[in-house]
Amino acid sequence: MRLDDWMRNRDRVLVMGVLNVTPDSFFDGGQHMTTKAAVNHALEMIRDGADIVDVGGESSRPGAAPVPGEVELSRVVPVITGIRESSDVLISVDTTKSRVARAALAAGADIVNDISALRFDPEMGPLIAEADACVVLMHMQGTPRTMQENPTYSDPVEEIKEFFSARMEAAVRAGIPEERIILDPGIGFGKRLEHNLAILRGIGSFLELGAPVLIGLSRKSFLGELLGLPPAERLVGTVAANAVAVRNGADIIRVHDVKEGRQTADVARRLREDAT
Ligand code: 9MG
Repeated sequence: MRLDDWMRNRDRVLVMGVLNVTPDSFFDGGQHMTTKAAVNHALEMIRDGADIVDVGGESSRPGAAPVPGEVELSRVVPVITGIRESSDVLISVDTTKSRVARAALAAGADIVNDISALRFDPEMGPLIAEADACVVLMHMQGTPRTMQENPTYSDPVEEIKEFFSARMEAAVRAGIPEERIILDPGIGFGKRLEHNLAILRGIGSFLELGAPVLIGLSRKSFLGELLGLPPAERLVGTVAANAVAVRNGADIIRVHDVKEGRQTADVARRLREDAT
């Protein structure tokens, strides 16, 4: 699938499979630490229906320790190279560092998934523009280390929408065309349960800005709060919440469980079409 065509038509909901190459990531930390295991997992996700594989070498879970660029790079680049050797699937690199993004794009990545929305590294925007890549601009209140300490909003949907407008302007100033921007309200990144629920109800408001909306809620802690279950038992909750997110307008869902995510996306998208 060509990303440019999809960005114009958005004729299906994309499934982004999570590939963490970190020893300490949320939910699947350490499972895919060798290059071979990570590439094999990516190929399995592709067989299960992933449109995008999101490769990350630094955990963003609350309180996670920062990783030096050199280490992050040495984790993600061989995996991206390995996936590219056997697939033309879309690849995103989950990083806030331009140094890592540059090497990942050179190895064949198509998208930079920047949870800082270009705020942590001033070279990130110009780099993405120069490479003609797409960018995910994600909202986060605070930093991964501090974000869950005391998240506060008077109107989360309005405030996140204002953040998106400002970050889209910054991206365009850096040379990234609007047609290459994806927005993500950052479920769980500096948000309490009620903020996450308001965001999922308010996806339509973000769509008014014209860009596709990505939602990443797979097995996250708000589901644990609702269900009283650990991450390993949150698959049903994930499917239910993703179905509602797609019904409410999400264009891309980011998931650990691709087979289930694919079915959720296709059924909920069809229900959305029939309702409009
Ligand atoms: C890296 N990462 C973890 N959670 C995420 C989410 O919800 N969205 C995006 N874009 N990246 C995420």
